[in-house]
Amino acid sequence: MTDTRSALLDALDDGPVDGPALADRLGVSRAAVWKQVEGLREAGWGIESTDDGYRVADVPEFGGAAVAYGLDAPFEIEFHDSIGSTNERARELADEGREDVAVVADEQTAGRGRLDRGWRGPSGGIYTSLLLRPDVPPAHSPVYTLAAAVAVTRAAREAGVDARIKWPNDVLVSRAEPEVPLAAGGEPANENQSDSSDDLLVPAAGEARGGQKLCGILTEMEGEADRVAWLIVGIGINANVGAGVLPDGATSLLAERGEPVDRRTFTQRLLETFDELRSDPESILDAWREHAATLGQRVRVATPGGDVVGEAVDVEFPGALVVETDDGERERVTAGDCEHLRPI
Ligand code: BT5
Repeated sequence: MTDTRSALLDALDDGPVDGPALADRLGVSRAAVWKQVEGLREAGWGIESTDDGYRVADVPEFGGAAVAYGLDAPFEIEFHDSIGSTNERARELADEGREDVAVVADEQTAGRGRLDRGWRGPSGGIYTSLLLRPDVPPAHSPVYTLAAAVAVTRAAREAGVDARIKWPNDVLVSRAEPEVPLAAGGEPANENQSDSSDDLLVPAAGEARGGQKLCGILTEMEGEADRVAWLIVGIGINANVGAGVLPDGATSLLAERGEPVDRRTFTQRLLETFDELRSDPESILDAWREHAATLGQRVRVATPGGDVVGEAVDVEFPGALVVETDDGERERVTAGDCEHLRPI
């Protein structure tokens, strides 16, 4: 977007402004203002000419200018219709010394998950990477993943989708499950349920083990000994994409709602909530606990040092999961893949 166009939209943010006043404010001719207005209309903006001047009547559903318009958070938006990976692009911007940029894309062709896994990114999604330079030690970086999960969950709930957070980096939508799993033919699988710990190791239903995956988060960081140099929080949300183009165990806002979501509003809420939370890191854990699917669950966390199995009882700053193991120990797990288990 040109600077003049973004200045024009800023000027119209507070209500109608007439052509001469706009020309004055932007330091361009009235003809140039008119040309910009036409350009916006061609790009899908509804710009009305009223007695009081030009007025924004309709904003496109997605796009850089659309997300920036009326955004109440200090992020610059860099939008791509299609890109390999927004995290890769954010790294380039980090190398250029930038900060507080949200790289946003409609489609990702080489999206990345954790541990060299991939992330499928069909058109219709919200793929964003936030480039931050928080003045914190590198050890604090996990709390930004938690903040992003809270921000996505709140935005999803506002859009009518009952999302919950699975530690550490997934946002899931749970499906109602029968209380007693049924064997073929509809009979209860086992009337005399055993509670031996082997039985308790059966993963909960749903490929994502705890629900269908709506969003994944990949946080990357470069730091010196005592301070983060840059932090990139990459967030992939299955927004207006059909479940058929997603991997097994995934869901989308479209599939859950039965109708598309307004991606502009969703992205704005996400950025605004994230910005609020990062300015008050102490508030992040309480907000996370409020939306957590993992707490109170029996879990198995695969960590580099081996599996930790037990009940997830709490999360501690900056993001460790506290697991009470069967021998009554409280283990703090800082990283790993987490499965929700349930008795059969
Ligand atoms: C994640 O990894 O969940 C982090 C995903 C982060 C993606 C965002 S998009 C914007 C930014 N730019 C990037 O390049 N990446 C970030 P992990 O926990 O490792 O989960 C990856 C696994 O999720 C894959 O191995 C698949 O099984 C599954 N998966 C892949 N695509 C998916 C999708 N669209 N929806 C749900 N699950 C998916």
